[in-house]
Amino acid sequence: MSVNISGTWDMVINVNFDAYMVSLGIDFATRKVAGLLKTQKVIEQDGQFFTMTTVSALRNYKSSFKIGEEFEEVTKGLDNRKCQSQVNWIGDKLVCVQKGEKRDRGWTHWLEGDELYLELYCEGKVCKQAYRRSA
Ligand code: ECB
Repeated sequence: MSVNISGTWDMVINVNFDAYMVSLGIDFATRKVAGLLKTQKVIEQDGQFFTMTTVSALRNYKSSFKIGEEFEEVTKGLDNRKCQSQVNWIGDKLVCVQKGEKRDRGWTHWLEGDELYLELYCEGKVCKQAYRRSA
């Protein structure tokens, strides 16, 4: 049995996002603007199939995948790299590994109470985010 994280979620906490962006090689000016964004996650979950859209005033990023199936992810509009990505449930955590040019890259989503958590990691840097259901 897996958890249902579908819905529209508003960012309420965003810690260490700048360091995560540095590890991805994002330039200073872009980081300063991106660091001010309060993003929304729109998650569609249909059994093993997911679509996640990260929505912001600057740009949106969309990713679709099936649990356990490697897919080519192009982080278009972010750091614009190609990754071989795979997402799995590990217990109640949804864990994505993004293999590619950057080592130790991926993210983890999980629920805790009414909040959706996200850790984004790359080359030893970890950004921690929390989201609440959109009103
Ligand atoms: C799309 C919202 C952020 C837009 C920031 C714009 C420019 C900054 C450029 C690069 C920043 C590097 C990464 C952005 C960080 C977070 C976006 C989350 C992307 C992601 O992997 O979400 C996963 C997990 O929720 C689902 O795709």
